Amino acid sequence: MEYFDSNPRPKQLDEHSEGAQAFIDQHAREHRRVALVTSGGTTVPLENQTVRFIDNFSAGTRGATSAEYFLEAGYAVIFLHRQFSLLPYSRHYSHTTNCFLDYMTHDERGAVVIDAEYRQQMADVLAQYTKAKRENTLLILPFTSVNEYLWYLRDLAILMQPLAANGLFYLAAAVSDFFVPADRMVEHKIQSSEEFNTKRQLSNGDDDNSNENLPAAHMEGKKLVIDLDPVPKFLKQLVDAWAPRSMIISFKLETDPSILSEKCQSALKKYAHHLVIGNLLRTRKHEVLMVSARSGEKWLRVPTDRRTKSVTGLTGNGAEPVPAADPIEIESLIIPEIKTLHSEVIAKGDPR
Ligand code: 9Z3
Repeated sequence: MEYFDSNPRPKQLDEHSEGAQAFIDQHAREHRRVALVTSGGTTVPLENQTVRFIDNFSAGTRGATSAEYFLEAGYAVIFLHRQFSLLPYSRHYSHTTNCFLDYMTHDERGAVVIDAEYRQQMADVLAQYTKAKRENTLLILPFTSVNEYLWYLRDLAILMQPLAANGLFYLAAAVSDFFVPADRMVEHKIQSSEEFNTKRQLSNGDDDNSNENLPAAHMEGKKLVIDLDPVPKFLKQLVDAWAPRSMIISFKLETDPSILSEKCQSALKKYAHHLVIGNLLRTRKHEVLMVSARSGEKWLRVPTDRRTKSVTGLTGNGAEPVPAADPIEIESLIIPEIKTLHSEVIAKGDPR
């Protein structure tokens, strides 16, 4: 894929790939299924020395929650996430409206203890977290930009090839469709004042500013003009070249309910992978549409009285808060469905 010849390899990728290799080897030896879960939004930097970037709403709730249910289902998980987005287990405490200190109190002797209200729930989460650490079943890797995301995805997919059908890709990250290619990226902070915005040195050192190599983001008079390229169709590459023997699940996010099913069907047809999970921005926390060649379309829904309270979204765009005494997370319905489908794929051969 030409993309990787002209966009820079992330600095920490070699070191992280080494860790991933050891993790994958361990679980291959132990015949454990390994899920690569991607999570959170990707940024699109406008400058090489990045001051400004384009981002999206994703807080990484789907990915972090799903990772926990994959672990519970016996999978080892590589959690490729947007740095500082939600993480499995710590998500219960990190991005809530409470400050983490609100979970604690002093006992009668003045020692810091967990408040009685949270003690049982925290003990349960701690037990799962400790198990994952003891068994080394959770590997956490960060990305920030869409470029880093694509490089990590490719390298990890290639490392996972020996797992064959025991490897699974669960692509919940909200990946930007547009980006600034390295050869059209300016090196320095874009100057808003006309007095300073004449010099536009590209990150490759080129600064002749002729029309054909105009920086993707630049000032025209007082206006900032941003002209983005499409992100290459990496899912096609993943399915056909990087992970041809693994199970691949992609997500499709829409805001218009009337096109969700059609868009999922079209993705399934275009990429010929195993499963597309469709979701709508407003209802994504309590309903999803599962679309596969094998089983057709199926909605999974959390009953109204069991919906979770709205979990933090960066823009507050989540479902309306619906208090539930004993809430069900939709991922607790999604992952068992996937596990069953994955078992069929492993047992009966690839149904693509
Ligand atoms: C999703 O649809 C995820 O479910 C959400 C989760 C991003 C909505 P949150 O992080 O949200 O829990 O707040 N991911 C979208 C995946 C995506 O970008 N798909 C692309 C596409 O369909 C590439 S596979 O083209």
